Amino acid sequence: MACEVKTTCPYCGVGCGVIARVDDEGSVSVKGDPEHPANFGRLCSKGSALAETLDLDGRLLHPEIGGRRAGWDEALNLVARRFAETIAEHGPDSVAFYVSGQLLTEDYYVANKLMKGFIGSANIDTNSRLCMSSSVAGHRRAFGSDTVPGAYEDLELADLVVLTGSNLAWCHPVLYQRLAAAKASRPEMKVVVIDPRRTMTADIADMHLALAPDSDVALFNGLFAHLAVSGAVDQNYISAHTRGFAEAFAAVSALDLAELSALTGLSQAQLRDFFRLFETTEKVVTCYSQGVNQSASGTDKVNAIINCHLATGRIGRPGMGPFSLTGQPNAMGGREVGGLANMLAAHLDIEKSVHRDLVRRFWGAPALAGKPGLKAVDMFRAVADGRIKALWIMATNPVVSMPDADAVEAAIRACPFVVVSDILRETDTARHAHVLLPSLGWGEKDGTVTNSERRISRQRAFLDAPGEARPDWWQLAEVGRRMGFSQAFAHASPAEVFAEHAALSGFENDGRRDFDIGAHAAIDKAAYDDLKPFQWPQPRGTQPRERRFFAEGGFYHADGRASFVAVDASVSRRANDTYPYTLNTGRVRDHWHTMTRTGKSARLSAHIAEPFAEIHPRDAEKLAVADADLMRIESPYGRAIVRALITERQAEGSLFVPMHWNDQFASKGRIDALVPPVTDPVSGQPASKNVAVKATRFEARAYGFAVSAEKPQGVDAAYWAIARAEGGWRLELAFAEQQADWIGWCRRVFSIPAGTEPIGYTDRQSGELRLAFFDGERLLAALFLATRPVAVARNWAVSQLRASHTDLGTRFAVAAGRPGAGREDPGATVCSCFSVGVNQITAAIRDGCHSVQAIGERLSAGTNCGSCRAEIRGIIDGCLAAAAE
Ligand SMILES: Nc1nc2c(c(=O)[nH]1)N[C@H]1C(S)=C(S)[C@@H](COP(=O)(O)OP(=O)(O)OC[C@H]3O[C@@H](n4cnc5c(=O)[nH]c(N)nc54)[C@H](O)[C@@H]3O)O[C@H]1N2
Ligand SMILES: Nc1nc2c(c(=O)[nH]1)N[C@H]1C(S)=C(S)[C@@H](COP(=O)(O)OP(=O)(O)OC[C@H]3O[C@@H](n4cnc5c(=O)[nH]c(N)nc54)[C@H](O)[C@@H]3O)O[C@H]1N2
Ligand code: SF4
Ligand SMILES: [Mo]
Repeated sequence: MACEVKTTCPYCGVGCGVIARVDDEGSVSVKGDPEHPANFGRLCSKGSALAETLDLDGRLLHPEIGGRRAGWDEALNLVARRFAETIAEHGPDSVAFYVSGQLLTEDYYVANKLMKGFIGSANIDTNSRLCMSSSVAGHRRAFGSDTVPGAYEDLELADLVVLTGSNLAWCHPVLYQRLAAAKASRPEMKVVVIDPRRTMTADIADMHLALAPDSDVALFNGLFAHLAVSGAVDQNYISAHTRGFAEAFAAVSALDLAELSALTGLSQAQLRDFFRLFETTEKVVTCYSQGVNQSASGTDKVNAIINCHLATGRIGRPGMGPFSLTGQPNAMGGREVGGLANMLAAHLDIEKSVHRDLVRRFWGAPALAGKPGLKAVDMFRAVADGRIKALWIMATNPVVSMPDADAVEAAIRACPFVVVSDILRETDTARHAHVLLPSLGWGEKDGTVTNSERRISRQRAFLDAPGEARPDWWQLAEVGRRMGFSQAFAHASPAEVFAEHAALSGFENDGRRDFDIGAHAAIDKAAYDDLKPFQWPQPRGTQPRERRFFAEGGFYHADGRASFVAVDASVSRRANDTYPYTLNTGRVRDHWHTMTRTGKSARLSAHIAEPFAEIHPRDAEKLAVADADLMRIESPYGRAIVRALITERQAEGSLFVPMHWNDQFASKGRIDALVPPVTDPVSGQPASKNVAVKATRFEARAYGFAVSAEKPQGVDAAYWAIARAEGGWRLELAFAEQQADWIGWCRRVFSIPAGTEPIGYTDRQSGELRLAFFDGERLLAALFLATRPVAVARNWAVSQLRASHTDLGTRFAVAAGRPGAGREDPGATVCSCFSVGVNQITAAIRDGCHSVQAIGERLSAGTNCGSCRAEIRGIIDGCLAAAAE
C-alpha cells in the first residue's frame, strides 16, 4: 500500500525535512517537507534526486569474512574475539574506531560508549575531524563549550551576511536559497563572500573578497583592530561577559592597512569598505565552513571571527552571531555524543576528572578512558606503524577522503584486522577489509540527526532492510555484548539508545552544560516515532522552544565569561619554487563526498562528469594547457590526472580540484593522495585547502569519449573517468599509445557480444576514429577517438543510448559523432532536475530571455530545486557581456 513517511535528508548539515512516498508498486519519490523548519518544503538537486540512489546495485547484502559470505553470528563473534584478544595482548589503545558524521546519533552514541566506557580507550575519532574540529576547538576556546549560538533565521534577519570559506550555493543550497530569497525581499541587505576563488555563491554577493589562501586570520584581526579603534565595540558587553580583550587587541593593534593588504592580497580600498560595512551594521552574521576549518590555522581563524562578534556584543541576538555551517547531516549529533577522540559524551570534557567521573557513574563503566585518544591523522599513523592492530571503520571512506590517502590505504592494508561497515560492497576502503558488515542505509534505518542550527530531527525508515543488512548501532551493541558487556549494550531499539543519550545530557546538569535534552530522557517508542524536529537545549520539564545562546553572556567557562583569543596574523605560504601552485580542494554541486551514492544518479552525474582542475587563463597559458586538455598535478605525496577547466573565477597561482573522485570512477582522481598530513595544532584538522603542487600538461597520443550500455570493464588507459548516464555509462579516455586493435578493445571493455560488427569511420590523417556497435535498433557502445581532446557533443552522444536507431542514417550519424538535423546537442547539463543543457540556455538567451526567471519560464530550468539558478545567472551574464564586446 502506498505510504508517506517524514524523514530527514542524509546529505548536508542544513538537515532538510523530506517526505518520502512509496507507491503501490514500491517505487519511491521524494519531496520537501513544507512543515520542516529547516527547509519549509524546499530541496536542492541532491535532495530531489534521493530516490535515484536507492537501488541495490553494488550494495553489500551479507556479512563477509575474507571475501566469502558469512553469517552475522560468525562475523560478530570474530570481530568481538579479535578486538578482545588484541586488547588483552596489547592494551586498549591498540584498537580504534574510525567513524563518521553520517552515522545517526544512536549509532554514534553506542560506538562512543563502547570505546570510551568499556574498551577503555579514547581511540575513536571521526571524519568530523576533517570537517568540523576547528570549529569545535574554536568554540571551546571562546565559549567554554561547543555551542553554535544562533539559528538559520538569523541569516534572514541580518542586514549583513558574511560568508567566509563557504560555498553556500553548492554546499548548503537550501540555506543559500533562504538567504537569496531574504535578500531579494530586502535588497538593502548586504552579502560579502570571502573566498580565494569566485564561486557560484559570490554571484549574490555585494562584495567578493578574493583573499590570499589562509589569510583569514589577518583579515579578521584587521577587522577586530578597526572595530576597536573606530569605537564600534560594545564596552558593556565586553566588561560584563568576556575576558582577554586587552591581550587580544594588543595582538592586532599594530596591523596597518598596508600590511594587511600585503598579507591578504586585498586592496586597501577593499579592506576599508569591508571593515566599514561591518562596523556600521549592527545585525551581522558571519557564516563559515571549510575554507576556515580545513587549515593549519583553522582554530585561529574561528577565534579571529568570534573575537569580532564578542567585541561588538553581536552574538545570540536575532540576526547576529558567528555561525559555523556543519557539513554532514549529523556532524552536530556526533559532537553531542562525544564522537571526537578528545571529547566525552554529552559535551563533557574528557580532560576533566569530574566529567569523567560523571560519565563513569552514569554508564556504570568499568574502564572509562582517562585521556584523549588519537585524532584521525595520528590514528592512521598509529595504524601504519603498528601501534593500532585492530580497526573498525564505519560510514566513511578514508582511502579517498583522508590526507596522504595513499599512505592511509597502505596502513589499512597492513593492519592485522580491519572491519568495515558500509552500505556498498566495493569502496576504495572496503576492498581492504577482513570483515565486511552490511549496514542499513538512508530510508532503511531509524534514528536522529542534528543540523547546523542545533535542530534534532528524525530519520525514519520507509524501505525494508535489504538482504541481511542491519543498523550500525545494532552491530556495535552486538559486539559490545559479545565482549562481555551485555547489560550496558542491552538496547533493543534506537528509541532506547536515544532515551539514554537524553538522560545523560540532563544527568547532574542543572544548566551547567549547554547540551541538555533531558526532556526526552523517558521517551518511549511511540513518542520517538512521533518526534517532531526540535532545537536543543530542552531540559527536563520544559517544552521545545527556539532560543539562542549568549546574548546575555552565560558562557561555559568556569567564570561564565567568554574568552577573546589572541591569534597570530602571519600567513604561511606553502607554494614554493618546486611546487609553485596552491591546490585548493572542495566540492561540486551535485556530488556528495566520495560519490558512493550520488555517483549512482545519471542526473547528478551529468552536471560534472569527470575530475577537473580550475585554473586561471594566465596560468594555463604558462603551462601551455588549453581548455579540455588534461593536467597532471603532483605533490611530494602523490599525483592526479584531471581535466583542465580554464576560468577567471580561479585566482592566479591556485588550482581547485574537487574531493569527490575515487578509484571506482576515475583512474587517478583521488586528490587526497596529494594532500600532506599537515594539521591544525589545536584541532588536529587537516589543511586540505592549501597544498603546494606543481602542474603540467598531460601528453597523450589519443583522447577518447565513449558511451556504453554496459558498465565499462577493465579500462586500460592512461586516463579514464566513468560516469553513470541515462541508459548506461559515459567514459572519458586518454591513451599514452595508440592501440593496435581498437575494435577488440571495445569488445572487451564494453562487453560487446561476439559477432556484433561495428560501423565505423577512420581518418588516418587526422587520427580520428569512430566506432559504434548496435544490437538491432539499440546502441550498445560508441567510441570517439582523436589526437586532440574529443569535441563530440557529450549529452547528445549519451542520449543515443536510449534512442532507437531504426534507419542506417541515424546509425551513421552516431558513428560520425554529429547530431543530425533536428537533434540539437543540449550541451553540458546545468539544471539537473529538468536536464537542461548549457546550449539550450544560451539559445534561449539569444532569443531574448535575459533573466533567470525568463529562462525558467521558457525551459523550466531552475524552477524546481533552484540549485542551478546561480549558474544560469552566470551564463546570462557571460552571454550578455560577450554580446556587448
Ligand atoms: N554538493 C555538496 N554539498 C555538500 C557536500 C558535498 O560533498 N557536496 N559535503 C558537505 C560537507 S561534509 C561539508 S563539510 C560542507 C562543506 O561546505 P563548504 O565549506 O562550503 O565547501 P568546500 O567546497 O569544501 O569549501 C568552501 C570554500 O572554501 C574556499 N577556501 C579555500 N581556501 C580558503 C581560505 O584560505 N580562506 C577562505 N575564506 N576560503 C577558502 C574554497 O575555495 C571553497 O570555495 O559541504 C556539505 N555539503
Ligand atoms: N581534499 C579534501 N579532502 C576532504 C575534504 C575536502 O574538502 N578536501 N573534506 C573532508 C570532509 S569535510 C569530510 S566530511 C570527509 C567526507 O569523507 P567520507 O566520510 O570518507 O566520505 P563519504 O563518501 O561520505 O563516505 C561515507 C561512506 O559511508 C557509506 N555509507 C553511507 N551510508 C551509510 C550508513 O548508513 N552506514 C554505514 N556504515 N555506511 C554508510 C558510504 O557508502 C561511504 O562509503 O572528507 C574530507 N576530506
Ligand atoms: S540542502 Fe540539499 S543536500 Fe542539504 S539537507 Fe537540504 S536537500 Fe539535503
Ligand atoms: Mo564535512
